[in-house]
Amino acid sequence: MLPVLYSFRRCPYAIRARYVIDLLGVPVYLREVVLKSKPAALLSLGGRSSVPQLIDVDGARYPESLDIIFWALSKADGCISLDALWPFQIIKQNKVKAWMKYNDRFFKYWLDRYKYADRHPEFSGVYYRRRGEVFLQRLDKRLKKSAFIFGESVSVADIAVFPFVRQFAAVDQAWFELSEYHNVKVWLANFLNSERFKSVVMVKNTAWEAGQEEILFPAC
Ligand SMILES: N[C@@H](CCC(=O)N[C@@H](CS)C(=O)NCC(=O)O)C(=O)O
Repeated sequence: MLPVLYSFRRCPYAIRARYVIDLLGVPVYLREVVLKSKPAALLSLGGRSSVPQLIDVDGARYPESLDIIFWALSKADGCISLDALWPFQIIKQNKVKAWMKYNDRFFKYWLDRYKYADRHPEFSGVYYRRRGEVFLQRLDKRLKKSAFIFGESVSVADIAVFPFVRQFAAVDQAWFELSEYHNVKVWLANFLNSERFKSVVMVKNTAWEAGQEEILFPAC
C-alpha cells in the first residue's frame, strides 16, 4: 500500500508536487484526474476537491501542493542532501517561503488575467502581461547572480515557481523567446528540457477509474 496522489498532468500546482516527489524518490500511486469529471473517491473525501491532493497510508490528507512538497521532504530517506532544496536554517526557509508566496499570491494573479484576458476585459492582455513581468524582472535579476534562485543548487523555491513561469511563457511563446528575460529563459529551459520533467513528471496517464490497477509514481 502506498500514499495516493490525485493529480492533473498540466496543473502547475500538481507539476511542482510531482517534481519534488520524483526528485526525492518518494513513491506514490498517481491517480490522474479530469477536472470536469472528478472521481467519486476524491469528491467523497469532502471539502475541497482541487488537485493535487495526497492521501497518506494512515489516512492523513494533504490538500495543497505545498503541503505535499513538505510531506515529501519529511519522507526523504537521507540519501539526498536536503539542505539546498529546503534549508535547515529558519531564516533561509523564510526566504524560500517568501518566493513561493510571491509566486502564488502575486504572479499567479496576473498570470491568470494574462492567460484569460478575454474573461477580464477591463484591461488588455498586454497590460496583464506587464503586471506579471514585474515578477519576471525580479526573477531575472536574481538569476543573473546564480543558476537558481538561492545559489547554484535547485531549491524548493525554483520548483514551486517554474511551472507558473512555463504557463506565462506559453501564453505567447514568441513574445517570451524575444523578451529580455534571458536568465529566466535559461533557467526555465533547464527544467523543461530535463529528463525528469519530460519523461517522469509530464508522462501521460489516462484518467484514473476506481478499481483499475494503480499507477506507481515515479515508475520503477
Ligand atoms: N492552492 C492549491 C491550488 C490547486 C488548484 O487550484 N488546482 C486546480 C487545477 S490547476 C484545480 O484543482 N481546479 C479545480 C478545482 O478547484 O476544483 C494548491 O496549491 O494545490
